Amino acid sequence: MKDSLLKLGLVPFFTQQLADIELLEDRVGRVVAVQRSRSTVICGPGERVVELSPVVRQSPAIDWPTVGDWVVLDESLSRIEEVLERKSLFKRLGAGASNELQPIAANIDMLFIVTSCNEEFKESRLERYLALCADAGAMPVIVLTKADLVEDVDSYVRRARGTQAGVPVEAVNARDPASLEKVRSWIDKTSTVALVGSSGVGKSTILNTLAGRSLAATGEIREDDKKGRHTTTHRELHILPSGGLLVDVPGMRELRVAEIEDSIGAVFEDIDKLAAQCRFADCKHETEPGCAMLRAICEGTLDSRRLSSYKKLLRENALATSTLAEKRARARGFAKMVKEGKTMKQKKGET
Ligand SMILES: Nc1nc2c(ncn2[C@@H]2O[C@H](COP(=O)(O)OP(=O)(O)OP(=O)(O)O)[C@@H](O)[C@H]2O)c(=O)[nH]1
Ligand SMILES: [Mg+2]
Ligand SMILES: [Zn+2]
Repeated sequence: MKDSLLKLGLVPFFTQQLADIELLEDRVGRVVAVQRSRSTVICGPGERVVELSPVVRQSPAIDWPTVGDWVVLDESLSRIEEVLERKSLFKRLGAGASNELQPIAANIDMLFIVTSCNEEFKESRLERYLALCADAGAMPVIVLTKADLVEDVDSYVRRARGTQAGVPVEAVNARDPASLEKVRSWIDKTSTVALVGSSGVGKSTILNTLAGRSLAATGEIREDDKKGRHTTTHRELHILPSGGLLVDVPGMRELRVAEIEDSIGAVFEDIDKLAAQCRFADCKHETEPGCAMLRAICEGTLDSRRLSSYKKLLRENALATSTLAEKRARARGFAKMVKEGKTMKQKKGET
């Protein structure tokens, strides 16, 4: 087997899906970047920019190749013929009107959820990322950057730890290699880690410092509101010289959720447990007597901010999930109508 594929994180889960092991010689590769319908794939013979085969093009958006996917190319190594089954998938509901689930990064083992010790830090954003991470089937690590710029790093660490029981939190100066050693220790030689978080938090800086050279451009943030300028514009998978793979994901303006109710429950396990103690099974945790959550807030063991964040995510998820279900039902209805139309025409002898 090609050494280069092993460095890209090839594991039996993917080779077992191949019809013929010989395909590994040249036709199997990993998607390292995507530009619209074109993908950059690294396979045995090297790097190729390829198109999608008609079959792949006709599949739903969520099944289109994304960064991190393992794919099989056609004989001329110019098209993706098949996307291998994914081990994990970080996805979101598309921004704007598209209202479709979009794949962001596939086959990732871990998610570094990056946030910085300044105005950008928001527990509710972390909770949203954590729920999407649970849904992806990846292990989360919260990386708190710009720890070198503040006095009270501990308070940020404490707040970050409060977003999910047991979640690891590393406070770092992303520009300093020594400070990033604890982050590096999370990365196995064959594991794939996606860096996610708002623009300007230091995702590309982490990548460059871990790689020991400048693989991605970085950009200053705005001084007034500490927001980034969307320096990274496309997702890209990079191989670290010390082993392991990092996907640099541009800061996303919108991170909408759908169909992740269980994953929200996993992040807010503490709240789910409390809910079981409310007097009424259908308690909305607003004004009801015997509400265990309201009691916990009064006693100071539950933060009212966390309860609001939980309710907000659940509400948003429920709405988006039903919109998606309606859209799919309409699409199915339309497909059925087209099919019935065709059958009628065939019966009448038309084509
Ligand atoms: N002092 C300090 N500066 C940092 C740290 N991490 C990042 N920066 C700076 O923050 C700015 C933004 O960093 P980037 O790495 O470009 O941020 P990004 O998350 O990749 O942003 P997008 O590509 O826009 O999504 C740069 O000027 C970095 O040098 C840190 O830990 N400490
Ligand atoms: Mg960047
Ligand atoms: Zn209640």
